[in-house]
Amino acid sequence: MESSQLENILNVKYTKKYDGYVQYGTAGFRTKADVLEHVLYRMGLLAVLRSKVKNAAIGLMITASHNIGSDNGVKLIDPAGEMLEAAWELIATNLANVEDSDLVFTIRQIIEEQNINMSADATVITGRDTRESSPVLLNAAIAGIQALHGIVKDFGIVTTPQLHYLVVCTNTNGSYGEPTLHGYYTKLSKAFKYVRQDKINNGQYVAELSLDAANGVGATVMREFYNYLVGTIIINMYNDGIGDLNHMCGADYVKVKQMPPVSVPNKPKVRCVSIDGDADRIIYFYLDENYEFHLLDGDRIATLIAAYFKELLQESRLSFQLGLIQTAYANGGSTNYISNVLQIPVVCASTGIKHLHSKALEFDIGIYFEANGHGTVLFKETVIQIIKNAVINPELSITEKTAASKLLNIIDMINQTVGDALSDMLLVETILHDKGWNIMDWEEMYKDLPNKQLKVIVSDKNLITTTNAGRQCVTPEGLQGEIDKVVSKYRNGRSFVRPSGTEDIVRVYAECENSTDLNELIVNVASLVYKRAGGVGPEPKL
Ligand code: G16
Repeated sequence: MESSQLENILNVKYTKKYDGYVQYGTAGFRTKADVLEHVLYRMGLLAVLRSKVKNAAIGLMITASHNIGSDNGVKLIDPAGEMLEAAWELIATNLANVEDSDLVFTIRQIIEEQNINMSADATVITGRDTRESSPVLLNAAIAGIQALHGIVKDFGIVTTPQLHYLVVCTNTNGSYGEPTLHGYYTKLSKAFKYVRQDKINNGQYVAELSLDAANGVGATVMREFYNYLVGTIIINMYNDGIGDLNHMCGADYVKVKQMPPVSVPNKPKVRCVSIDGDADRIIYFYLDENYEFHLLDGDRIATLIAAYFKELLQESRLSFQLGLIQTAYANGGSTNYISNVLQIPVVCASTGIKHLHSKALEFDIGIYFEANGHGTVLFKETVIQIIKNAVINPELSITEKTAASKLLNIIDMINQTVGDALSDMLLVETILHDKGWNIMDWEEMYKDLPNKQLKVIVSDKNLITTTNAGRQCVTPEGLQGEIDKVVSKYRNGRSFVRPSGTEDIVRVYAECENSTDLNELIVNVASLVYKRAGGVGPEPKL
């Protein structure tokens, strides 16, 4: 198609019917589902242009992940499975907001500025979660893709990480894995079974867990995946699709509220897992003998993985540079443990997978996790090759080779394309199984500082701007100074505020040594935000 023949992209069905401003945020566009149709159509157009620029397949995922069921969203996935490049997020925001009368002009402008060869092929790989609004939005996206003559490869209902996997497999001609869902299940389950096979005594480990699937796509996918895991682990699934999506369940609910989800039986000492609405986040939890709730979040998962990898590297006598990437939400207890006990370098990145992923790429083995349970591990190609050589090196001892071979299989179990709740669950289960640990043993690695999160509704969340990986507030002027003053009153106190990129709220985080002080600390900070940034509704109170 020539750029001069663009008039037919004007589609009366997908004209702009919403006047509000929409923004490509932390994880794409995310808002009320009923205002998104034109945005999806336009993202279909944009995905084709991106595919032509990159000369590779692009992913388009329809989901609003942890948000309530009436929200929806869309994110574009770049060829190597990464989130859309930042410069194109701005292009996407502009395209989503222009008036219909400027649509052709804007598309032509993108073609010219990006020097796009319109006769090049374009492929867009699409997928969606289980939200009621997703099929209609998918149709809009497909209409956009086809208007610019792109090829659509639709995989229907998939988790976000599965779509990232499919994009990477397609673009690597299958060298990362077979570009099908069967390929995904087979690759992960085969590696999982291999690492578990020889262990006879599993100590305190029990191969059975409870899974809270947030009533989302994770339930649909887990039913299929379970067929590939038969004989390895018993997974008792709850919140498996009947109730409302993410309502009083799912990883975000459990992490933020620090309480168990509905429907999962209250049985002490049972290892429980919560995933979120598109199965890219995971957290563990359990109830102790007094029915007290214990959370093992993304920080705990990251430290478990880091400590295990350190051991495997020592056993195999391989030496690589390990690094761990967290965000400001990481508990101070975990950061101290990683730097002082594990002695692994820690980097703090801004919230949002794209920031963590790019920092993790700087290490030989980069482990990244947000405290909310979104994360994975990245291995440099050269590292994988060295491990492969070690496995077949006749000069290495049995112990060294066994450790290297475990590492190699673990690499296959990990979805390196993005944080993946199901792959992460297999990895945690592998480590606990290998160490013979129950969930209490795992929790004993270090102590968390008491911590809490609150959401404050304000008239315009963008009045709050931050710097230093979201840890310091720049505007409203003076707010940071006031927060610092409050925090200074509490031993080991830390608190920060930032506008959410996925919800219309400001997030407030606080931690301090004494749990009885925590509520006072966070409410005081939340109340400063309320007063200085135009709080809406009731003021946060003790
Ligand atoms: C998304 C992002 C995560 C981020 C979370 C919350 O998760 O992928 O990286 O931590 O939103 O972001 P914010 O604090 O900006 O609202 P998900 O699981 O909702 O896609």
